[in-house]
Amino acid sequence: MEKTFLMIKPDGVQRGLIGKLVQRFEDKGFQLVGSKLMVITKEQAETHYAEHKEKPFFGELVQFITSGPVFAMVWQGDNVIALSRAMMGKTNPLDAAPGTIRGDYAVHTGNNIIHGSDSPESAEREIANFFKPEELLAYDRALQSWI
Ligand code: DAT
Ligand code: MG
Repeated sequence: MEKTFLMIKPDGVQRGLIGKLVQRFEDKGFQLVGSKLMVITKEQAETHYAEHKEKPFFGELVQFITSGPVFAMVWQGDNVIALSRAMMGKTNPLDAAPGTIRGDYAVHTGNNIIHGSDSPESAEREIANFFKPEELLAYDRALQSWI
C-alpha cells in the first residue's frame, strides 16, 4: 500500500497541534506506521529540501526546520500521498482553503505547520532520509476493510 512522509514542523509542535493533526489523518482512515519527535540535522534538512536549494528562501527554510523538534510520521493508505496533500492545503496559507490544515492553522508561508510528500518518488526519498526500515511497522487493522 502507498506510504507518505508527513512532518509537523517546529511551529506546529510549539503550538501544541500534534494531537489534533494526527487525529485528522486517523479520522480520514489512514494508518500510522512510524513516528518520532526529533530535531533534524542541517544535513537532513538540506537533503529534504534539496529541490529548493537555489531558491532565495532556502537558508531561512533550513534554519526554520532545524530550529526545534518536529514530529516525523509515515502514514499508509490508498492514495495517501495525494489525499494528505489535499488535507494539508496549498503552500501559501492565503491560498489554502478553510477546512485544510494550512487553511485552518497557518497565516504565513514560512510557518505553514506541516510537510507532506508530493509524489511516490519524494515519499520514498523522504522516508529514507528520516526513518530506518525497522522503525516502520507492518500491522493489520481490523477496521481496514471498512475504509
Ligand atoms: P510544500 O511544503 O507545499 O510542498 P514547497 O515544496 O513549494 O511547498 O516549499 C517547501 C517549503 O518552503 C514550504 O512549505 C514553505 C517554504 N516556502 C515555499 N515557498 C516559499 C516562499 N516563496 N517564501 C518563503 N518560504 C517558502
Ligand atoms: Mg514540497
